[in-house]
Amino acid sequence: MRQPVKSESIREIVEHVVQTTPVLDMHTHLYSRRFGGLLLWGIDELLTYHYLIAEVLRVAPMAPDRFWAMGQPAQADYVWKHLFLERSPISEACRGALTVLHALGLDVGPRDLGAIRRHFAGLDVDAYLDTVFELSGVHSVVMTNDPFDPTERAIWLAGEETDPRFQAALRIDPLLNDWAQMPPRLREMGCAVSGDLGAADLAAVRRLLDEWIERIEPRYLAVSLPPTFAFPDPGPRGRLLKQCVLPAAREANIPFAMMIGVTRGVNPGHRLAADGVGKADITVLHRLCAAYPDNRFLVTLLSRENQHELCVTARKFPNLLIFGCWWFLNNPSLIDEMTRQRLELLGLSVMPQHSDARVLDQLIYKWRHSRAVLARVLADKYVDLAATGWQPTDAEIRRDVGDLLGGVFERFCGRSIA
Ligand code: RAT
Ligand code: ZN
Repeated sequence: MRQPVKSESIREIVEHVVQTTPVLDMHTHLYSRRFGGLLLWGIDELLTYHYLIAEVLRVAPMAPDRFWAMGQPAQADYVWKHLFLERSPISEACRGALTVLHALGLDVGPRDLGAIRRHFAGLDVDAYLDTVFELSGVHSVVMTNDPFDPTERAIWLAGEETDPRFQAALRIDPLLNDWAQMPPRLREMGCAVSGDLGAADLAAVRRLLDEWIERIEPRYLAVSLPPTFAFPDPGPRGRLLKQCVLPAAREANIPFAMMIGVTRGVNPGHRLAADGVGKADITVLHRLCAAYPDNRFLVTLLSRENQHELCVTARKFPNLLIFGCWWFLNNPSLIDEMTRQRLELLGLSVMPQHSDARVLDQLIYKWRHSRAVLARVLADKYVDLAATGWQPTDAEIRRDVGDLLGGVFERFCGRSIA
């Protein structure tokens, strides 16, 4: 008879395995070195993260135009003063910046922003990239690549990605969310559309997508969508989806990622910090998954209220993979709740988290914080199993954690796991 494993030792093993298993971060806004200034890093970027800007403009309101006119160092000073010095930095985004500094070996006790800045000023970016990947235990990240952005486009046209830690994702928000503005932008890219979205326009857009898929070899096509997203839809979004995006993803054999539930520009003056949340219509996913069984859909929903029905939907459709606790859900209490719910309803067929990091250094805190929650939730599940006599072995735990931190995504995408 096998010796029963004590629940404390299960917890220790799970904690160790979750902490040490390398992560594939399947959605970030990070860029490799060759993207120059698009790669954000360092203390002033950390302090001016848009999650913190939304928080500072609550406690120290200032006309947004004045705030933006200050320039980044002054904005960072403002955030430090109001969110870190004049009240304790207990929000998740504030705590995150401190987790980063602590992990880098900086003493945050003296609350000395000048000393922290001096530390960052002495860093070499290439070496720092290695440090951040190592400290966060991330082996690769998927970027968010926008060919409609002229700065980014020029970099892709100049050559392909050579840093294997950075994989591409083809993001097509402007195309699906703002067709009225697209014709001149598409023509600038050599895509001859009239704007009427007739057969010729649709064929031209399809060619453009194929061309960019070939150029950047994305892991998936992606879009963020409002809570009002509907399908079928006789408007431009529905036609482009049906005629261009879904066939392009299908033929390239890559998933289509839908991030649904963001209402852009609820308070436009706040710029990147301006967006809100709304509950999506889950029946849209029923229809899409059923009508397009040969497409694979990666889905994350922004509203907490959508999470249970999303799990139930994923039980019905193997071509739907749920991923991440997105944006306003990326907080320990909600990650805990959502991860438990997902594991209970879907077992190990989910990707519980992505970082959404916009600043390189954030990989450290986003993954430290998420790993802590994942380890706790998973350990509870193994302890429950052990109570039935089903003792998880070390190898089984390692296998499962490897799946949750990347393997499930790789299999869903149809690629073999490195
Ligand atoms: O989480 C964020 O940083 C948001 O601003 C968005 O970028 C969101 O994650 C998105 O991909 O649209
Ligand atoms: Zn994002």
